[in-house]
Amino acid sequence: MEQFNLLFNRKPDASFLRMLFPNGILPLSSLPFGAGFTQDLTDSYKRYATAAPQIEGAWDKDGKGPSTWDTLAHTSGRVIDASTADDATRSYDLFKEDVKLMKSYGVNAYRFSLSWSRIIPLGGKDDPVNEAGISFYSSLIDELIANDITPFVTLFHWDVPQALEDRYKSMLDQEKYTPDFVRYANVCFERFGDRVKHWITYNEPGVYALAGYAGGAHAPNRSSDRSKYAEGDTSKEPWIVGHTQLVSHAHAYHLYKRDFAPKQNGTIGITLSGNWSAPWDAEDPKDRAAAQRALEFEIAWFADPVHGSGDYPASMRKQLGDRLPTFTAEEKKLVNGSSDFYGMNTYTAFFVRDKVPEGEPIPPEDHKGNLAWSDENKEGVSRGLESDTEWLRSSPWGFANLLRWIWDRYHKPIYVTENGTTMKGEHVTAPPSEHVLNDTHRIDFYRSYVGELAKAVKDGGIDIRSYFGWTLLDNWEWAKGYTDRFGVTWVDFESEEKTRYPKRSAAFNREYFKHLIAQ
Ligand code: PNW
Repeated sequence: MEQFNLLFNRKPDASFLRMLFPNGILPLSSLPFGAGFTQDLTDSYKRYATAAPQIEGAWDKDGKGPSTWDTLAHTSGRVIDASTADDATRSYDLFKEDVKLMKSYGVNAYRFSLSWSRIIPLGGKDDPVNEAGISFYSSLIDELIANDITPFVTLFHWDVPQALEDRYKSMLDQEKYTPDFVRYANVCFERFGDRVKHWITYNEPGVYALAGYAGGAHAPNRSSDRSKYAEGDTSKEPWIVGHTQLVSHAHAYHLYKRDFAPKQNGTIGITLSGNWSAPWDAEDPKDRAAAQRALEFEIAWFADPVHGSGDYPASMRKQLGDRLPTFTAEEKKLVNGSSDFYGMNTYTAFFVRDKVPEGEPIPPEDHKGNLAWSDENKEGVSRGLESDTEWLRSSPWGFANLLRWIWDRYHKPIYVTENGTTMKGEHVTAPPSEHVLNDTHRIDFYRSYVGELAKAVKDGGIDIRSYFGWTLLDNWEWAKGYTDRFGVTWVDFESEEKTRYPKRSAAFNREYFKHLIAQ
């Protein structure tokens, strides 16, 4: 743990402060942070998020049932580096070390997800509960609380019990799936709700539906693309799977509000993914309409039913027709208003315009709203600095616009539940040098995004209650395996102990937030 001492057991020196404030040391009065930011974020700002399948490992230990992601990882050709998450960062074994690390990062809250098939190995409403799974999460929760770290718990971060996929194709069968999900939620509220006061039902239902059922690269690997996938229908299934998530989310929400909130006093909501989309040519009304449509297909797909009009956006109905499910009157009532907050995962921004010209037919497999993307707009302005991930560039300007768009459209308190980046040059063999651990691209990312967040609160009057960086540790990035490193901690995946090396961004964030709060 030498790196650890190097970075953390020393007072901020001049060079560190220069890194914090490149335009002059401690220009605190010039920083855009006011009373609102201090009050709203004092208790809830310093945190990281993770997901069970990406960090836990122990994929078949102590009674855990396989999930659809375990199946994917054990199918050849599905993960780009042919890796599995069998061990991942071994956080199942090393959770106490993770908590210690977070403590040293000045973290006061931690967002993590529960593995459904660790708690109910076969997943279904009549299937037995695995007490070893309950006791693992119970110990993690206790350890966090003992260290003054508030747990934020996500019930579903993409890992469906494989048994439910085998029984009835999971979310494709809304009627069978919903009671199974609701019973799982009930078990979690019952067993952890005395200590967990912040619940998130689903993480990014949109990415889940599109990556797993349209593109097909994610579990359960369904798509119309027969060259790669045996089953699926890109034109229909993503919309069904989206609908199932909305309705089952709403049932879990109301169950919590009715049976648990009165005595447990917690909050519950859903987290949606969404990036900013700007017109390629800001002067062209067609491009402006394309950008609005992009936001509606990506975000309002879920946010309008939950936080807004109570129905899918008109632009989606127009393109998708009756391939997009309709809400029954009862479902509409159930879904609309079913989130105490707006849970927001966001990373980047895009420039868009129409793909198929007006008047020509849009293929039924199109699931993004008929868009063509570019990295630069008509004037040649770039959407941002490149990361190590193709779709992701640093676009703090987009984050600022997106906060405004979401606030104006939905007027719900915003919890930023994920935001972060990869960077080039982190693929080295252990031990990483000081140079590699000095992750300036990531530091600049956090500096600029959190700066926009603070401006939105202070100048924009937007009610933002939290900020979670993605992510605590380099981890198993789904179908990208170990090739994408999003962590503020570098992990040696080759080592038995999955040795953790804090990157400089972890120290940066700790000090940065300390300064903001001191304001
Ligand atoms: C999120 N996009 O996924 C997930 O919640 C995390 O589990 C994941 O590790 C993280 O972001 C980084 O990828 C996303 O294309 C995947 O805009 C793709 C997008 C956004 C979020």
